[in-house]
Parts: sequence; C-alpha cells; structure tokens
Amino acid sequence: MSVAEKLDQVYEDLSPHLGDILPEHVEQFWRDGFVQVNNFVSEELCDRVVQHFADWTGLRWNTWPSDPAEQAAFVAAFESAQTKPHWFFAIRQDDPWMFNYVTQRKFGEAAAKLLKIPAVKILSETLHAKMPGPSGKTRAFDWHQDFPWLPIDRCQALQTWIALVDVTPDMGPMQHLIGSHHSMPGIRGGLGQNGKDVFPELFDQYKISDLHGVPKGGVMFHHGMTWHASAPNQTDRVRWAMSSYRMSAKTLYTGAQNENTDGLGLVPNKTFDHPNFPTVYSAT
Ligand SMILES: O=C(O)CCC(=O)C(=O)O
Repeated sequence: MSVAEKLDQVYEDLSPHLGDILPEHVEQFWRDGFVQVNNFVSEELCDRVVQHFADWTGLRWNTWPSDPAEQAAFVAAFESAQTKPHWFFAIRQDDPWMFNYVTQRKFGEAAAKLLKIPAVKILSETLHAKMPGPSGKTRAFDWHQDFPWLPIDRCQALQTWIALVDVTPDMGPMQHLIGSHHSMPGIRGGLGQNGKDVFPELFDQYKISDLHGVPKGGVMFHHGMTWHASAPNQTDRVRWAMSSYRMSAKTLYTGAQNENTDGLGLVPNKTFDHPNFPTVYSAT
C-alpha cells in the first residue's frame, strides 16, 4: 500500500492550527516577491512536525550537546541522514502523517490566494534543519531562485517556508532580493555557483531585504522566481525549519531531475497525475 493510500488511516483536519492570508499579504507578495505571515502555524503543530522530522532523520537534538559522546552521536546522525535516498526531501513519501499535514487544504488555500489561481497541487517538501555552528555542519545557501530546480513548465508556484522553532537573526534566516520575482530565471542553487557572482546586475537593480528573525510558526511565502539566500547558523541551537512548494494544478511536468519527482513514473508534458501530487485546494 502506498503512503498516499494510507492517508485515510491518519487523516486529521489540522485547520484549527493554520492561519489565513489577508489582502495585504497578497499585495505585499506581488510587490516584493515574498511575504512573512507570523502565527500561521500553531506552536503545538510546529512541535509535532519537528517530532516527525526527528524520527525520520534520527536527529533527536534541539541544541548542540555538551557531552563529547553525544556530540559524536549528533554528527553521526546528521551524516547518516544525508545518505538517505532522498536526503532531506520528500518526507511525505515515507510518513503518512506528514503527507496529511502538507496536503492540508488551508496551505493550498493560502497558495491559491497568494498566486491568484483557482486550484493548487502540492509539489514538494524539504527539511531545512540548519545545524548549530559548533557542530561544524551548518551551511549557507548562496543566492538562487527555486524555479530552475523545479520540474514545472510555468512558475505559478510558491515556497512555503515555516519556522518550526524561533529563528533568530543569527540562526541564518532567509533574505530576499526585493521585487526580483520580475527577473529572468537564473541558476540551479547549491551547485557551487552564487547568483551574486553570476548576475551582479541584479544586486544593482534590487535591494536585499533586512536580516530579521522569524518567530516559531511564522511562514515566509516567496514566489518561485524570487532570489534569496541565507547565512550559516551561528548559535548552538538547531534551526528547525521546513519548506514546501505548491503550484497551479494546471502545471505540466517537464521531466527535469528533482528528488521529489524522480522515479515516480510522471509523464513529461502532462499534468502531475499521480497520488503523490493531489489537488489540495480548488475554489470550485
Ligand atoms: O532554509 C534556508 O535557509 C534556505 C531555504 C531556501 O533556500 C528555500 O526555501 O528555497
């Protein structure tokens, strides 16, 4: 039985734990290419999501331990989690509760309102646990857009990045190039190229948003074309965060390599007609 088929057994309406998008959020999203909505996910739900990620990865710590044996166990767990078939991507393919969580209608409704589209499918989810600085395993994300990584033929798509703990400015929250959703598609991030070096003109044209924290349960929604980056985590706390992509239900699959879609038998140039990619919201 596939994870999607097990959904009936775990179904839970999480809407009391999820917030709403207001007209001013839509206005800011289209003006700047991103909008932060605080208190969008309840603190209780954040804790449950962290627990599922901890069980899935074996990363059971919230802070860098002081005991050397625990430190070694922490690093070993992190290195082992990185060798999983999909790394930190696509937990919903393994965990039915997470499938139910990311397919909640209210997340889909938020995407529909922000993107101004009638129907939304879920595409991806990614664990963004940034390791504590003293572990030597923290990382930065150089300037990139998400669209070049996504196997989709149009960019009616947005990122839903959720702070699962209080993310302070020294824990490496994202910064964005304000208004850069109007720019052209650039590079695939994470492959050793930094958008700042490849496209310096973007940094003359658009201003970098202020560095600021995101409180637990706050969500940063950004458009798939918006350039963004984040610094390493300098604290001794794990920066538990996650992201997930939602897109227009009319989007066609391109066949481009992606950990969330590879090997599922999706057909290039057709819609995402597969149980892993349900329509999570429809206005009709
Ligand atoms: O979590 C981060 O620091 C970066 C995440 C990111 O680049 C993204 O969500 O697209």
